[in-house]
Amino acid sequence: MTRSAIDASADDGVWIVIPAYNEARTIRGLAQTALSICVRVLVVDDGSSDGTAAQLDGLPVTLLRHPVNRGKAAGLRAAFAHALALGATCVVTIDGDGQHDPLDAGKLLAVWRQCPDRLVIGARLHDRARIPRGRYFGNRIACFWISWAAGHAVADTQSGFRVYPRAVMEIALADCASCSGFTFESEIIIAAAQRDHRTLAATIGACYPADARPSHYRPGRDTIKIVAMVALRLLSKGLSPRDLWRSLQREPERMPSARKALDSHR
Ligand SMILES: Nc1nc2c(ncn2[C@@H]2O[C@H](COP(=O)(O)OP(=O)(O)OP(=O)(O)O)[C@@H](O)[C@H]2O)c(=O)[nH]1
Ligand SMILES: [Mg+2]
Repeated sequence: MTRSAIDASADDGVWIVIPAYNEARTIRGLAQTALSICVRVLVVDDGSSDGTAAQLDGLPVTLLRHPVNRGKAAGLRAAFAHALALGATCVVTIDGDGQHDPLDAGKLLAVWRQCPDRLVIGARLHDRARIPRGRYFGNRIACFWISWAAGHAVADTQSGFRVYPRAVMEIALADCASCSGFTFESEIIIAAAQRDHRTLAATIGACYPADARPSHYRPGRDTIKIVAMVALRLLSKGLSPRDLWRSLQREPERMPSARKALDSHR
């Protein structure tokens, strides 16, 4: 894929954002691939102690550094504020651990270009054979609850590979200002849907390499925080059986012509 596949014009305001906490092993290769398809690449080094920032020496990326670790939510909020201030039309977020292929950004952006108000999520759960069992079921359970709270079926609520349109970033900064860590990516789905920015899925492959570093996601603590956030959101709207019905009634929305749209960019 060439740069033109994702960044048809250097003025289209697309940014790639990579939140990174101790990703020295993967960040340079990832940033180089991201730069090959997009002129604006921003890395948030969130108090890493493994030399993550030094790995980016000499690369034309924007680097935001937090002196101490503040969590993924704070990293993404800082990146959104920076990109918005510089006129971003949307931000593509890609995890820094190598589980996402930056070249798939073209696929997500093709969907976003057709529906620029939607939060586009790179959905992996169709790829069940490549997802560890515990993760798969954890993700499915998260999908049930978060879809209910969001009032529509969401294909993959825990995927960090997304396109955030400008309006959704503004909602994230205004309505998810206090949420922390991994809760942010669940809460923004709900907050955005409440303001008519529903999710749309773009299918991507799942990648869980055997030699991956240990996850920063703490299954006990982080899951409890997400459950508490969803429970509060549901209780605040009286559980909303209508939203439960809506979330169960239909399959998650996908953009069937994404492939066609991407091909037309080539
Ligand atoms: N800014 C920031 N980023 C973080 C933090 N913790 C994790 N990340 C980044 O968030 C992304 C996802 O973190 P992972 O630990 O891979 O969590 P995950 O992908 O949800 O879970 P796995 O499927 O186990 O990999 C990676 O790019 C991390 O570097 C943090 O404290 N601050
Ligand atoms: Mg990961």
